[in-house]
Amino acid sequence: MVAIKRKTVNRRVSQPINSYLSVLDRVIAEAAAAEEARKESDIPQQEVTKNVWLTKDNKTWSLEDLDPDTPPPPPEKSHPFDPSHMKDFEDASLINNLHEAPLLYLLLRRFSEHNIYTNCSDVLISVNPYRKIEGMYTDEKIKEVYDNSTLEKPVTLSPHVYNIANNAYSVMMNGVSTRDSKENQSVIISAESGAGKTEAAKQVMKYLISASRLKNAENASEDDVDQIQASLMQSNVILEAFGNAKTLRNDNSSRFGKYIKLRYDESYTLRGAYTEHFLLEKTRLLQADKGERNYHVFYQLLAGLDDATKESLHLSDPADFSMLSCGETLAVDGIDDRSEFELLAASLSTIGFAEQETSDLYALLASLLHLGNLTFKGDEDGGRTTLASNSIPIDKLSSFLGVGTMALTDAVTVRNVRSGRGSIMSMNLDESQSKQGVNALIKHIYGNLFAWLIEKINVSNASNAHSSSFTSKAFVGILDIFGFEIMKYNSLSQLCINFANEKLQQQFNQQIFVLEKELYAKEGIPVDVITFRDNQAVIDLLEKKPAGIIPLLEEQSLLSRKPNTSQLISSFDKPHDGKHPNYQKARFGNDAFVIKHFAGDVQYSGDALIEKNNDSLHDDLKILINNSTNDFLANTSTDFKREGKSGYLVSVNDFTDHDDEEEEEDGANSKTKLAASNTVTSVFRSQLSKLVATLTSTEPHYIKCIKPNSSKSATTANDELVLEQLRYSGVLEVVRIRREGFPIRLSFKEFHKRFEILCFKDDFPAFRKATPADNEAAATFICEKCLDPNEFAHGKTKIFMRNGIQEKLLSLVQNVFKVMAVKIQARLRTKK
Ligand code: AD9
Ligand code: MG
Repeated sequence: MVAIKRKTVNRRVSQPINSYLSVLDRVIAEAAAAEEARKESDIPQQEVTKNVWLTKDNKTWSLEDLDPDTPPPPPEKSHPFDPSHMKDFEDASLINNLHEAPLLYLLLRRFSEHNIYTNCSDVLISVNPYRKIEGMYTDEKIKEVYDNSTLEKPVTLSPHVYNIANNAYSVMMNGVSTRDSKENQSVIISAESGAGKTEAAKQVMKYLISASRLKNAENASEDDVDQIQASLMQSNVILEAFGNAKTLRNDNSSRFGKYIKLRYDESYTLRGAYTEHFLLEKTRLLQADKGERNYHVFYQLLAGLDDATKESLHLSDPADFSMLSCGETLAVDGIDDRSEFELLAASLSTIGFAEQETSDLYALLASLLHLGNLTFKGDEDGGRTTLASNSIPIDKLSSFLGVGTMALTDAVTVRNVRSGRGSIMSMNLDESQSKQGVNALIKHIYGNLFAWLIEKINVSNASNAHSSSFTSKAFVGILDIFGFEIMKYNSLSQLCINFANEKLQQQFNQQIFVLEKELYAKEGIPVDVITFRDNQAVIDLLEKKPAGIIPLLEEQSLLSRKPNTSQLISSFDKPHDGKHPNYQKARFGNDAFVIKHFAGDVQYSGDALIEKNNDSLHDDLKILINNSTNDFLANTSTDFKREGKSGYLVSVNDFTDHDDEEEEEDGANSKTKLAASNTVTSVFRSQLSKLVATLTSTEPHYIKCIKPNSSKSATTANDELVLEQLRYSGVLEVVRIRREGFPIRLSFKEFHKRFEILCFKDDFPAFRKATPADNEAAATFICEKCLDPNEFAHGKTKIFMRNGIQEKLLSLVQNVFKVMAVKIQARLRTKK
């Protein structure tokens, strides 16, 4: 620190020196304050002396002392260290020379102090605390955030999920945004399983409901909002019962993606909600990994139904049903299935289920469990396969399903095949084909049931909105969707999930990039200064016809009567191996392939990919349920129409090419019969493009959740796991884009004020007297004098600087002052 005797100096020195000194005084005071702040912060002194971040074992970041005797680390393992890396920032993008090491260090340090939220520029990062944090989600906190937003000059609040929700609400109402804002908003929450997406979505919803109520309090009655709140909570209970399950990674894992639109009227009062859902995991119905369960609702049913009803439905313990016991986990610590059942029953009633409807629903769920217990015995001589075991008399099961006993047994053991000329032939199914048919039936009924329930909820949530007077003015959509997945075994689910994440990442890049681009355009800065890692190539590899992986899979799913994995994989290899940068042949075997995703390389197994993608029922089973007298079952099957003289039912999507005389005699003959829209991927693709279109039409607000460890612990953090998620989340991409661009922006006035000393000459009046034109001239002069042309950009109202450049200027300022101080002291000495 430069020591100066101020009083003596002020009296004796000439005018220019006085001016220097007043500036000097200010800088000295600022430096002293900064020093004070540094002392107060808990940065251990020895940490600051370390000058490099090292990677250990290629993955784990750690800060290590550099021993002067050891050779310096290889450049690829060392990363610039900056003392600011040790400070606690609420916005990580303010860290100098930000890269993944200090970001990781910051998040984990804050996590250990129960600060789970950190901003990273306009993205909120949330680290799952795995514990309730006192005072985190209170009504007071909501009010604080809401009240602050109504101030003329809101202050910057500490990062919180409510701030994000409030931004969405405020931008919707006021159109105040960083760019030309759209009225509809989206809060996009994505992360890996168990990271806290659904909890975050609930908090966003809670805030938005409360904000509407707080706003409403000034205007109208609160009844509507209260009603919607109750309805949303009840809907959530139903959605979680039917769509959530215990997995190894999360005891309450959502096995579907959802986008909930909260809809507002002209006065921005919440009036209704609409839920869209994606990719319910239907394979879980039939098979859960060890330690996992089927959907909660089945266990709730068995725990909560009274004995008489259970008896009438032939229900017993979960252990008696193969669908429930396959994961060898019947109960979950901390989940009380019986009380959850009571909540479910109450919610169904609130949503508008009549008593009979609820009983039918329970009977249908029971039927699925009984269907799951059916086993078959094939006939060695090629005769009819027969039932080997059942947990309910088959006539009883048929009556629950509203179908004839013969019709049911026929549909699962025989297949009627229509030839190209329209004649029908019967074909006996073998043991495994019969089981497959039943399994497909279970998945089909449950999938339709789930979709139907969501529609029912939507109707209920719309009618709560006093529909006669309500026109939806705008909405805030909340997207709670599965994050990128790399498992040991990756199959169709991972392919769909990772494809969705590529699309969302592209959307994210576009938004972040566009935001930057628009700001630069507004300031007249050439836009080619920023680039981003475009993932269009991998998206094309996955979806572009004709040679994209998904179109090829769909083609094979439709063509193959006998799916052949190696044929499928060679159809991928042929156009892409060695030709597409994002495709790679599997290192071993010919039943897998590797996609290089933005978040990492994933090896997908081709095994049963085609079967998994063929989600549709064969026609006999379709006809069976469409002829059901169980209204409930018939209502949940919507993809049929009656056709022709015979009244034969066909799928709306089916069509028969009668001109092709040579068609195989098989209902699935199927080069043309099954429409591509029946496959899992095709349905998902169309849902996804609809979602992306919706997201593009809205103003996005991002929440990236992070799972600190895999043991659901509130106190431990696994660096490697967190770092991996940071990479997948695209947060580092935001940082990189910000870094490649000009993240530090100072108005000409502010720039002049901060760096005045660097242009101290007669041409520029002192900052206090400067006009806007002087400020700009001074800023321009300083930049041109002190910086390389690629270190800054000159906008219309601001100077834009690259990361770390402000520090370069500050150190120049310090040097100037040091030199000046020495000169002044020397001059004073000579004058004495
Ligand atoms: V999955 O993809 O649906 O399997 P999510 O949705 O990301 O997953 P979820 O929100 O269900 O994870 O969170 C998992 C668990 O972490 C919750 O059941 C809570 O026990 C815990 N959690 C998550 N967020 C918070 C929080 N903000 N505060 C306290 C939390 N606990
Ligand atoms: Mg979830």
